[in-house]
Amino acid sequence: RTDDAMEVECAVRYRDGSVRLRNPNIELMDQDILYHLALGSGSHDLVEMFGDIKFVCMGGTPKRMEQFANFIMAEIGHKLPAGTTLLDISQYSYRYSMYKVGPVLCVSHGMGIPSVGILLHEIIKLMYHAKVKDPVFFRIGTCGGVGIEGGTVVISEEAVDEMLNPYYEQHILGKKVCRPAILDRQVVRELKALAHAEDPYDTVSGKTMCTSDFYEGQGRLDGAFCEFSETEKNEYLSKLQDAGVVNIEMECTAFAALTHHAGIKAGIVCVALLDRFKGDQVCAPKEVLNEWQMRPQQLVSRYIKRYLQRK
Ligand code: R2B
Ligand code: URA
Repeated sequence: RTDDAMEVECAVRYRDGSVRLRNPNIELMDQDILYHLALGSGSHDLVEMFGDIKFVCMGGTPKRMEQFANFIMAEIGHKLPAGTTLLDISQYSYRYSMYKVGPVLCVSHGMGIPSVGILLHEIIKLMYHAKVKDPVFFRIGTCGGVGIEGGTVVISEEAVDEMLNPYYEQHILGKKVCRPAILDRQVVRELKALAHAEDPYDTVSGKTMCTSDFYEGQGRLDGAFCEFSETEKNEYLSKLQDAGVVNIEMECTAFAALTHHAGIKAGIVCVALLDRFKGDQVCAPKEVLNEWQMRPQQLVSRYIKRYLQRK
């Protein structure tokens, strides 16, 4: 596994660590329009705008990523030029939002694999056009817990699909293509080491299951449709738990597989909004949810600060 991963990494990255695309077509194009980001290699100086990026942090909602941008700005002591405020760089895409705070790019990815997949194509191309070296990608998200309390932070060790396979299956030209959903072992190790014993909540790690639906696809009893019993739901969750699954969300396999395919190191940190053995509805009050959503941000911030201090 490790040798495989190394080999893939060497094949997809240039010697200096910059991101190489596994697509010969791009360099032959006059310009590359990153449509869903409202950016382009012809219309923007992408090296000037993004060349110093070291971390790309993604999360579901535009508001959370704006809030993360403000948080990380204070954490790393980054100052904006006098008289300016944070700007949503992708504002006019009306799809994703993107904020840049020094070496940290904060982007929203929407919900589910198709949304995060489109974004990853364009962000990976952005890294290539901007000649970014050795970026690390993080997903900072929310999830359902499998036998863990709401508020628990989960570091994903592995990403598996709904059939518990550790890959991301795509359909390309009418054929099934399976790409291994691999997260960087070292990033996982470092994230685990950054969880403090004095944090007033638990941080755990394990497998994360990715689904293409929030309701029936996650065994919920409270969707518009439900054709299984509560007993069947609990049996299913127990089966997941026996397989080492600690949480369920909707992006991890695509996120792990596409970053790995591009030779980019990646990690996923989510906070559980509830224990799915105890319910299906997200009932925690807004203020509690807001506080919980800060927790993955704090862990990723510790990682970023450690890296910047080491430099
Ligand atoms: C977690 O939360 C969202 C669904 O509510 C989805 O994007 C995910 O992975
Ligand atoms: N996100 C999910 O995908 N599932 C949950 O249960 C909570 C958040």
